[in-house]
Amino acid sequence: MRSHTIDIPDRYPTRTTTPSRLIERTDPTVWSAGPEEPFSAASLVAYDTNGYAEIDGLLTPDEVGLFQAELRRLASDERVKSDERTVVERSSHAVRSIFQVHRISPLIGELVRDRRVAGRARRILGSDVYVHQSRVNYMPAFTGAGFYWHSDFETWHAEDGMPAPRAVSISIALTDNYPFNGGLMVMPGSNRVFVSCVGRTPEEHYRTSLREQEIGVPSQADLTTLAARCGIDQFTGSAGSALMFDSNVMHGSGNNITPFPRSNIFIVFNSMLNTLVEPYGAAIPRPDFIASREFVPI
Ligand code: 6CS
Ligand code: FE
Repeated sequence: MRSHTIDIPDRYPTRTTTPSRLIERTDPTVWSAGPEEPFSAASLVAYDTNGYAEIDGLLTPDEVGLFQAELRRLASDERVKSDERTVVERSSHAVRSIFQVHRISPLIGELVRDRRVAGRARRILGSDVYVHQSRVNYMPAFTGAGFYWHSDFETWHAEDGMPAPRAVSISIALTDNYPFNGGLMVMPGSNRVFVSCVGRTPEEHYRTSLREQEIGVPSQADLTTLAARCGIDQFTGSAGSALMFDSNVMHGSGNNITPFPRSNIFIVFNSMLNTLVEPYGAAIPRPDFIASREFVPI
Protein backbone atom coordinates (compact mmCIF):
# COMPACT_ATOMS: atom_id res chain seq x y z
CA MET A 1 0.00 0.00 0.00
CA ARG A 2 1.36 3.43 -0.93
CA SER A 3 2.09 5.61 2.07
CA HIS A 4 2.16 9.41 2.02
CA THR A 5 5.13 11.06 0.43
CA ILE A 6 6.31 12.80 3.58
CA ASP A 7 7.45 15.99 1.86
CA ILE A 8 4.03 16.63 0.21
CA PRO A 9 1.77 18.46 2.70
CA ASP A 10 -1.82 17.29 3.03
CA ARG A 11 -3.84 19.83 0.99
CA TYR A 12 -7.08 18.77 2.68
CA PRO A 13 -6.30 18.48 6.41
CA THR A 14 -9.31 17.34 8.47
CA ARG A 15 -10.26 15.54 11.71
CA THR A 16 -8.13 18.21 13.39
CA THR A 17 -8.12 19.60 16.92
CA THR A 18 -7.66 23.07 15.43
CA PRO A 19 -10.75 25.05 14.35
CA SER A 20 -12.38 24.01 11.07
CA ARG A 21 -11.51 25.82 7.84
CA LEU A 22 -13.11 26.32 4.43
CA ILE A 23 -10.28 25.43 2.03
CA GLU A 24 -10.55 26.40 -1.65
CA ARG A 25 -10.22 23.23 -3.75
CA THR A 26 -6.96 23.08 -5.69
CA ASP A 27 -8.10 20.27 -8.01
CA PRO A 28 -10.35 20.34 -11.09
CA THR A 29 -13.92 19.04 -10.98
CA VAL A 30 -13.92 17.73 -14.57
CA TRP A 31 -10.43 16.34 -15.13
CA SER A 32 -10.16 16.12 -18.84
CA ALA A 33 -10.88 18.13 -21.95
CA GLY A 34 -12.37 16.56 -25.05
CA PRO A 35 -15.74 15.53 -26.48
CA GLU A 36 -18.56 15.67 -23.95
CA GLU A 37 -19.93 12.22 -24.73
CA PRO A 38 -21.49 10.23 -23.15
CA PHE A 39 -22.60 13.43 -21.40
CA SER A 40 -24.45 16.18 -23.24
CA ALA A 41 -22.47 19.44 -23.43
CA ALA A 42 -24.95 21.18 -21.11
CA SER A 43 -24.83 18.48 -18.44
CA LEU A 44 -21.03 18.45 -18.47
CA VAL A 45 -20.98 22.22 -17.94
CA ALA A 46 -23.54 21.81 -15.15
CA TYR A 47 -21.38 19.15 -13.55
CA ASP A 48 -18.25 21.32 -13.72
CA THR A 49 -20.08 24.34 -12.26
CA ASN A 50 -22.33 22.74 -9.64
CA GLY A 51 -20.47 19.54 -8.91
CA TYR A 52 -23.37 17.36 -10.08
CA ALA A 53 -25.56 16.55 -13.07
CA GLU A 54 -28.93 14.83 -13.32
CA ILE A 55 -29.37 12.09 -15.92
CA ASP A 56 -32.99 11.46 -16.87
CA GLY A 57 -33.90 7.97 -17.98
CA LEU A 58 -30.50 6.41 -17.43
CA LEU A 59 -32.31 3.06 -17.03
CA THR A 60 -35.27 1.95 -19.13
CA PRO A 61 -38.51 1.08 -17.31
CA ASP A 62 -37.79 -2.63 -17.94
CA GLU A 63 -34.32 -2.28 -16.39
CA VAL A 64 -35.84 -0.48 -13.39
CA GLY A 65 -38.18 -3.45 -12.89
CA LEU A 66 -35.24 -5.84 -13.07
CA PHE A 67 -33.20 -3.97 -10.46
CA GLN A 68 -36.19 -3.47 -8.14
CA ALA A 69 -36.71 -7.24 -8.19
CA GLU A 70 -32.98 -7.70 -7.51
CA LEU A 71 -33.14 -5.39 -4.48
CA ARG A 72 -36.13 -7.32 -3.13
CA ARG A 73 -34.25 -10.60 -3.65
CA LEU A 74 -31.15 -9.28 -1.85
CA ALA A 75 -33.11 -7.86 1.10
CA SER A 76 -34.91 -11.16 1.64
CA ASP A 77 -31.81 -13.39 1.32
CA GLU A 78 -30.92 -14.54 4.85
CA ARG A 79 -27.23 -14.92 3.89
CA VAL A 80 -27.14 -11.32 2.69
CA LYS A 81 -28.97 -10.08 5.80
CA SER A 82 -26.41 -11.72 8.09
CA ASP A 83 -23.43 -10.58 5.98
CA GLU A 84 -21.16 -7.95 7.62
CA ARG A 85 -21.55 -5.87 4.44
CA THR A 86 -25.23 -5.34 5.25
CA VAL A 87 -26.20 -2.40 7.47
CA VAL A 88 -29.64 -2.43 9.12
CA GLU A 89 -31.68 0.56 10.33
CA ARG A 90 -31.06 1.27 14.01
CA SER A 91 -34.74 1.40 14.93
CA SER A 92 -36.54 -1.07 12.69
CA HIS A 93 -33.62 -3.38 11.77
CA ALA A 94 -34.89 -3.20 8.21
CA VAL A 95 -32.06 -3.45 5.68
CA ARG A 96 -30.58 0.06 5.26
CA SER A 97 -27.64 -0.58 2.92
CA ILE A 98 -25.72 -3.44 1.35
CA PHE A 99 -22.10 -2.63 0.57
CA GLN A 100 -19.92 -4.17 -2.17
CA VAL A 101 -23.21 -4.96 -3.90
CA HIS A 102 -21.51 -5.08 -7.33
CA ARG A 103 -19.70 -8.20 -6.10
CA ILE A 104 -22.78 -9.74 -4.44
CA SER A 105 -25.18 -9.15 -7.35
CA PRO A 106 -24.00 -10.14 -10.86
CA LEU A 107 -26.73 -7.89 -12.30
CA ILE A 108 -25.33 -4.84 -10.51
CA GLY A 109 -21.81 -6.00 -11.38
CA GLU A 110 -22.78 -5.66 -15.05
CA LEU A 111 -24.39 -2.24 -14.53
CA VAL A 112 -21.16 -0.93 -13.02
CA ARG A 113 -19.36 -1.72 -16.28
CA ASP A 114 -22.08 -0.32 -18.51
CA ARG A 115 -20.79 2.49 -20.73
CA ARG A 116 -23.72 4.68 -19.58
CA VAL A 117 -22.24 4.48 -16.08
CA ALA A 118 -18.49 3.73 -16.18
CA GLY A 119 -18.16 5.71 -19.44
CA ARG A 120 -19.44 8.86 -17.73
CA ALA A 121 -17.08 8.32 -14.81
CA ARG A 122 -14.08 7.98 -17.17
CA ARG A 123 -15.14 11.16 -18.97
CA ILE A 124 -15.28 13.18 -15.75
CA LEU A 125 -12.15 11.74 -14.13
CA GLY A 126 -10.12 11.82 -17.34
CA SER A 127 -8.63 8.37 -16.73
CA ASP A 128 -9.35 4.71 -16.24
CA VAL A 129 -11.46 4.09 -13.16
CA TYR A 130 -12.11 1.37 -10.58
CA VAL A 131 -14.95 0.89 -8.08
CA HIS A 132 -14.03 2.45 -4.74
CA GLN A 133 -17.37 1.57 -3.14
CA SER A 134 -20.81 0.32 -4.15
CA ARG A 135 -23.97 0.04 -2.09
CA VAL A 136 -27.71 -0.15 -2.37
CA ASN A 137 -29.65 2.15 -0.07
CA TYR A 138 -33.17 1.05 0.72
CA MET A 139 -34.37 4.13 2.59
CA PRO A 140 -37.47 2.08 3.53
CA ALA A 141 -40.92 3.59 3.91
CA PHE A 142 -41.77 5.14 7.31
CA THR A 143 -38.44 4.18 8.97
CA GLY A 144 -35.70 5.22 6.53
CA ALA A 145 -33.20 7.38 8.42
CA GLY A 146 -31.45 10.10 6.43
CA PHE A 147 -27.80 11.10 6.22
CA TYR A 148 -26.69 14.35 7.86
CA TRP A 149 -24.76 16.92 5.76
CA HIS A 150 -21.31 15.68 4.74
CA SER A 151 -18.70 15.58 2.00
CA ASP A 152 -17.92 12.02 0.99
CA PHE A 153 -14.36 13.00 0.07
CA GLU A 154 -13.77 14.25 3.65
CA THR A 155 -14.43 10.72 4.89
CA TRP A 156 -12.65 8.97 2.02
CA HIS A 157 -9.59 11.21 2.50
CA ALA A 158 -9.50 10.89 6.29
CA GLU A 159 -10.50 7.24 6.71
CA ASP A 160 -9.65 5.57 3.38
CA GLY A 161 -6.55 7.50 2.32
CA MET A 162 -7.96 8.96 -0.91
CA PRO A 163 -5.37 11.61 -1.93
CA ALA A 164 -7.48 14.01 -4.04
CA PRO A 165 -11.17 14.53 -4.85
CA ARG A 166 -10.74 12.70 -8.19
CA ALA A 167 -13.72 10.42 -7.63
CA VAL A 168 -17.34 10.53 -8.71
CA SER A 169 -20.52 8.95 -7.33
CA ILE A 170 -23.62 7.96 -9.24
CA SER A 171 -26.89 7.48 -7.41
CA ILE A 172 -29.36 5.58 -9.60
CA ALA A 173 -32.96 5.93 -8.41
CA LEU A 174 -34.98 2.71 -8.38
CA THR A 175 -38.02 4.38 -6.88
CA ASP A 176 -39.39 7.85 -7.49
CA ASN A 177 -37.43 10.47 -5.55
CA TYR A 178 -39.83 13.08 -4.16
CA PRO A 179 -38.93 16.11 -2.02
CA PHE A 180 -40.69 14.40 0.87
CA ASN A 181 -39.28 10.86 0.89
CA GLY A 182 -35.65 11.52 1.70
CA GLY A 183 -34.54 12.91 -1.67
CA LEU A 184 -30.85 13.88 -1.74
CA MET A 185 -30.15 17.57 -0.99
CA VAL A 186 -26.97 19.06 -2.49
CA MET A 187 -25.25 22.43 -2.27
CA PRO A 188 -24.44 23.54 -5.85
CA GLY A 189 -20.79 24.62 -6.19
CA SER A 190 -19.79 23.19 -2.81
CA ASN A 191 -17.47 20.82 -4.71
CA ARG A 192 -15.03 23.74 -4.86
CA VAL A 193 -14.74 24.21 -1.10
CA PHE A 194 -13.24 21.59 1.22
CA VAL A 195 -14.78 21.99 4.70
CA SER A 196 -12.44 20.51 7.28
CA CYS A 197 -13.99 18.82 10.31
CA VAL A 198 -12.92 18.96 13.95
CA GLY A 199 -12.58 15.81 16.02
CA ARG A 200 -10.42 12.71 16.06
CA THR A 201 -11.67 9.66 14.15
CA PRO A 202 -12.84 7.01 16.66
CA GLU A 203 -11.57 3.43 16.37
CA GLU A 204 -13.65 1.39 13.88
CA HIS A 205 -15.68 4.52 13.20
CA TYR A 206 -17.49 2.87 10.28
CA ARG A 207 -19.44 0.65 12.68
CA THR A 208 -21.43 3.72 13.76
CA SER A 209 -20.85 6.27 10.98
CA LEU A 210 -22.66 4.24 8.33
CA ARG A 211 -25.82 4.41 10.46
CA GLU A 212 -25.39 7.94 11.76
CA GLN A 213 -22.27 10.05 11.21
CA GLU A 214 -21.24 12.46 14.00
CA ILE A 215 -17.49 12.77 13.38
CA GLY A 216 -16.47 14.07 9.96
CA VAL A 217 -19.51 16.30 9.63
CA PRO A 218 -19.15 20.08 9.24
CA SER A 219 -20.05 22.53 11.99
CA GLN A 220 -23.40 24.31 11.81
CA ALA A 221 -21.51 27.60 11.37
CA ASP A 222 -19.63 26.25 8.33
CA LEU A 223 -22.80 24.75 6.86
CA THR A 224 -24.53 28.12 7.29
CA THR A 225 -21.69 29.88 5.48
CA LEU A 226 -21.66 27.28 2.69
CA ALA A 227 -25.45 27.29 2.22
CA ALA A 228 -25.43 31.10 2.05
CA ARG A 229 -22.77 30.88 -0.67
CA CYS A 230 -24.18 27.92 -2.65
CA GLY A 231 -27.84 27.52 -1.84
CA ILE A 232 -29.49 24.08 -1.63
CA ASP A 233 -30.89 21.99 -4.47
CA GLN A 234 -32.79 18.76 -4.19
CA PHE A 235 -32.59 15.81 -6.54
CA THR A 236 -36.12 14.68 -7.34
CA GLY A 237 -36.07 12.22 -10.19
CA SER A 238 -38.33 9.39 -11.30
CA ALA A 239 -37.21 5.78 -11.03
CA GLY A 240 -34.50 5.15 -13.64
CA SER A 241 -33.03 8.63 -13.43
CA ALA A 242 -29.64 9.23 -11.80
CA LEU A 243 -27.59 11.88 -10.10
CA MET A 244 -23.86 11.98 -10.74
CA PHE A 245 -21.95 14.03 -8.19
CA ASP A 246 -18.41 15.04 -7.32
CA SER A 247 -16.80 13.37 -4.29
CA ASN A 248 -16.63 16.69 -2.42
CA VAL A 249 -20.15 18.03 -2.95
CA MET A 250 -21.86 18.78 0.37
CA HIS A 251 -25.00 16.63 0.52
CA GLY A 252 -27.44 15.03 2.91
CA SER A 253 -30.97 13.65 3.08
CA GLY A 254 -33.86 13.78 5.49
CA ASN A 255 -35.68 10.88 7.14
CA ASN A 256 -38.32 9.07 5.16
CA ILE A 257 -41.58 8.98 7.12
CA THR A 258 -43.74 8.53 4.03
CA PRO A 259 -45.21 5.31 2.61
CA PHE A 260 -42.87 5.70 -0.40
CA PRO A 261 -39.42 4.02 -0.15
CA ARG A 262 -36.46 5.84 -1.73
CA SER A 263 -34.20 3.07 -2.96
CA ASN A 264 -31.09 3.66 -5.03
CA ILE A 265 -27.97 1.99 -6.31
CA PHE A 266 -24.92 4.02 -5.34
CA ILE A 267 -21.58 3.47 -7.09
CA VAL A 268 -18.34 5.36 -6.46
CA PHE A 269 -15.65 5.43 -9.12
CA ASN A 270 -12.13 6.52 -8.23
CA SER A 271 -9.47 7.44 -10.78
CA MET A 272 -6.69 4.91 -11.32
CA LEU A 273 -4.41 7.95 -10.83
CA ASN A 274 -5.83 8.58 -7.35
CA THR A 275 -5.52 5.19 -5.66
CA LEU A 276 -5.69 4.98 -1.87
CA VAL A 277 -2.70 5.47 0.40
CA GLU A 278 -2.56 5.50 4.19
CA PRO A 279 -5.57 7.27 5.80
CA TYR A 280 -4.93 10.99 6.32
CA GLY A 281 -7.02 11.16 9.48
CA ALA A 282 -7.43 7.71 10.99
CA ALA A 283 -5.21 5.08 12.55
CA ILE A 284 -6.05 2.23 10.18
CA PRO A 285 -7.89 2.00 6.85
CA ARG A 286 -11.54 0.94 6.69
CA PRO A 287 -12.37 -2.59 5.48
CA ASP A 288 -12.10 -3.44 1.82
CA PHE A 289 -15.87 -3.82 1.36
CA ILE A 290 -16.27 -0.11 2.20
CA ALA A 291 -13.14 1.20 0.46
CA SER A 292 -11.66 -1.16 -2.10
CA ARG A 293 -7.91 -1.59 -2.18
CA GLU A 294 -8.01 -3.77 -5.27
CA PHE A 295 -7.16 -1.14 -7.88
CA VAL A 296 -8.38 -2.98 -10.97
CA PRO A 297 -9.60 -0.74 -13.82
CA ILE A 298 -13.12 -1.37 -15.14
O1 6CS B 1 -18.63 6.67 4.59
C1 6CS B 1 -18.90 6.39 3.43
O2 6CS B 1 -18.09 5.95 2.60
C2 6CS B 1 -20.35 6.49 3.01
N1 6CS B 1 -21.10 7.40 3.83
C3 6CS B 1 -21.93 8.30 3.34
C4 6CS B 1 -22.90 8.96 4.25
N2 6CS B 1 -21.89 8.70 2.05
C5 6CS B 1 -20.77 8.18 1.26
C6 6CS B 1 -20.47 6.76 1.56
O3 6CS B 1 -21.42 5.89 1.03
FE1 FE C 1 -22.56 10.53 1.13
